[in-house]
Amino acid sequence: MQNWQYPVRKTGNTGTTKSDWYLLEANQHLQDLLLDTGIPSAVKAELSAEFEEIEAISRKLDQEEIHIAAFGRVGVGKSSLLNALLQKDAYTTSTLHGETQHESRESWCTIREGCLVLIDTPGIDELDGEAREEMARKISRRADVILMVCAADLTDSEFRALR
Ligand SMILES: Nc1nc2c(ncn2[C@@H]2O[C@H](COP(=O)(O)OP(=O)(O)O)[C@@H](O)[C@H]2O)c(=O)[nH]1
Ligand SMILES: [Mg+2]
Repeated sequence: MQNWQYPVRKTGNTGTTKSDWYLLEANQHLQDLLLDTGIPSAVKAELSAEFEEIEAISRKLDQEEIHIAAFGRVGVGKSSLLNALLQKDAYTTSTLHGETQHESRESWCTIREGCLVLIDTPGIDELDGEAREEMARKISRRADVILMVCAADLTDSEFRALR
């Protein structure tokens, strides 16, 4: 990666914008890395989580999806808000904390067919929910847009989580 440079855009009017082209190029680099037969299998096994992450990013670029992750304290209404946007009960909601335990995604076709994906995440600040909070942070870091859901003015912990 040390000698990596932005490639010079080829001439010709293909309708592809410069940023589209950079994304295609970035995805090509990810694919090259994933398919690199020079990486020993022991190294691949040790870095399996990282390789899975790269694979997920590559898939997202390939399908030209924009991911919007709902993020916020447990019980503030993240799942309910996504259901309202989707106009269906895609995610379960509950008055009890910790209803959402895993990442869950749905295509939001109202705006741009197949291209927007709404992702529900577990809440932050849940009692004994450190692992789920870390999962929510990881998903949100990978998303294109974070939809911060809060019940009122930001609390200290919400503000810290956003930073
Ligand atoms: N009064 C009121 N209750 C809501 C609202 N949004 C969600 N709820 C309720 O709050 C509880 C927690 O909502 P949920 O979507 O599961 O929260 P999440 O943990 O952030 O996903 C559920 O019982 C919802 O029905 C709202 O705007 N007003
Ligand atoms: Mg939820």
